[in-house]
Formats: sequence, C-alpha cells, structure tokens
Amino acid sequence: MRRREFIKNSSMIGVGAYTASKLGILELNKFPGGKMASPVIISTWNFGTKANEVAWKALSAGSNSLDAVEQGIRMIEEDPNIMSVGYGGLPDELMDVTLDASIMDWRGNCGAVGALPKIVHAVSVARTVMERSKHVMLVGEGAYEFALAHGFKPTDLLTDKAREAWLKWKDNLGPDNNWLGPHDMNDLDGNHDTIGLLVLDSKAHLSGGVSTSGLSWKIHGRVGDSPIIGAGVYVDGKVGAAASTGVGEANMRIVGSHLVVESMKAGASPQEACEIAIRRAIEVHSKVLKKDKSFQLAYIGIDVRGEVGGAAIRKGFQYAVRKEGTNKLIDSKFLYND
Ligand code: SD4
Repeated sequence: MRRREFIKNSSMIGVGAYTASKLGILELNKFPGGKMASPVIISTWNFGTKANEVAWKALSAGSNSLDAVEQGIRMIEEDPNIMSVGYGGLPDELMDVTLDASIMDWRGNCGAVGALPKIVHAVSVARTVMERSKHVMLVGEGAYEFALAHGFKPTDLLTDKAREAWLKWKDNLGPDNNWLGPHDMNDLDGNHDTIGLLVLDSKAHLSGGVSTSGLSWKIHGRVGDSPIIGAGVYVDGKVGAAASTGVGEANMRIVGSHLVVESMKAGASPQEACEIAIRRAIEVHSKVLKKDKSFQLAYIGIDVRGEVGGAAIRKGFQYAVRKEGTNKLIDSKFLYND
C-alpha cells in the first residue's frame, strides 16, 4: 500500500462498529466494502514505543498486521541493551540464554518456540513453525534444529553485560536461596521483561506476538507463558487480541490472554477485559502476593475497533500505544495495593 493510501485508510475511523445483541454478547458489524480501519498498535513496556515505530513503518510500507508484529518484535530482539528479550537477554541458572516466543494472526494461525537456544529472532522461528510445519510449538534442541534447517544462523546470545549480571547473581546466592524464592523481575536500567505487540491494520486484521528470554536465572529447561497460545498471546480476528508480561507461571495458571479476549467477546471493553484477568490472577495468587512484592503480571488488549486497554497487578507497568500521529507511553492502571 502506498503512503497516501495508508493515510486515507487511516482516517476512516469508526467504520467497524459493535452492536450489543439482546444476549449481551457483542457482535461485530461487517466492515463495509474494503474493510478499512484505522491502524492501532499497542505494546508492552517503555521499549514498546520503539517497537511500535518499526511496526508502524511496516504498515505504512504496505505490510499486514502479522508482518508488522514480527518486524516490531525483531527490533527489540536484536537490541543488546534490552536484557529480557533476544540477544543480550539474561541467562538461566546454567548461564544459557534460551528464548520463548509466539505469534498469532486473525485467521487463527499460530506458532511458538520454547527454550530456544542460539537464535536471535525467536519470533521469526515461531512464525516459521506456524507457516512451515503442521505444529504449533517446538522447544529446545528440536526448535533449534528446525531453525537451522530453515536458514536461521546460530549466534552466541550471551553478552558480557548479561554474563556479569549472572556472576553477580551467583556470587550473592546464599544458602537460603532457592528456586522458589522471590521472582526477580530484573528492573535493569528501565529494561523490562517480555515484548508483547498487538497490531490492528487498515483491513481490520489483528495479529499479536510476544518474545522474551524469560525469568532470569530460571531452572534450565523452564518454559514460561510466552509460547503458550492463550497465555502469552491470543487473537480472535472477529473480537480482539491480548498479550501478557510478568510472572509467566501466574499467567499460565489462568490462561490470561485468552481470558482477556473471551471477556471482550462477552461484552467487556479491552480495559475492562484486562482488569477481569488481573482480578482473576490476584484471586488465585493472594497468598504469594502478600509475601512477594516483586510478583507482577500485566495484560494489554485491543479490540477490532482499535480500542485499547491495559492493567497490571502492581504499579510500574507501562504500555505504548501508536495511532496516526501519536505514540504514547501510558502508565497502566494497577489493581493491587500492598
Ligand atoms: C516469563 N512472562 O517467561 C515472561 C517474562 C516476563 O516479566 O515477562 N517477565 O515468565
């Protein structure tokens, strides 16, 4: 799509409206004719603004939402200064950097990789699983072999900065430290956690993806929520999309992104739907929340009209929203007070 066309399409706001049925279930009115919508992008944390820009550029150049998701996430994966995603991510207990990622589109296609070693662009391997295999998820060595077979190049993902952080962790490991201790949410120089990116393109097609090196110092072999479709990310092309960041185990217990999208389907706005999932997580984890102040979980959501929302357990989560002419970092609503 040429730039002029993109802007023209972008200005056609509100053409796809919801109507509430008598059952209280939202039904999507068909987008007329060319199904044009105003593109909207939402992503997690402060690095989301950068990812949004890359995804927006991809849309402007004519890419669909799936390509835009992949491009935006790849940019975060290759940044060595972001120590929670891709190259430069913090390693596990054995000093191995392993990555989790998934991607899903409006047609229900999805792919994922868990505990993937030595490949920078985990999201692209996830997309390759989706497009070049009959499976949804590959893990570990098998995912790595699959990536090599499809032309991905092996890279040492461990940077000096990440290695030094690992040594510091190891040096300070006391006899009482164990793997069930507080989750280290590693707030390193403002670098946070999973990149989750959701895109609504000008055809009202939604796609979403997530990528992370997972919780730092995790047990070797641990797979988090990010590659679990319905937990890390979920897309229903007729309703909306959601993605998560935070303690993956908490998210897996409630399959939160699916809950967000299903709540939208039942009539909640994206904001209300994210809050429903966070309230569920708080309910399920009430004991650990009292003890562990670093226990955080957050959701972002978007519906097919381009309305967005976000919610977290605790203060501190931010998400970035890109629309025509703006790219804003928003302090998320949080629902738990210590
Ligand atoms: C995980 N959800 O592996 C990811 C990492 C993350 O804040 O987002 N940490 O559990």
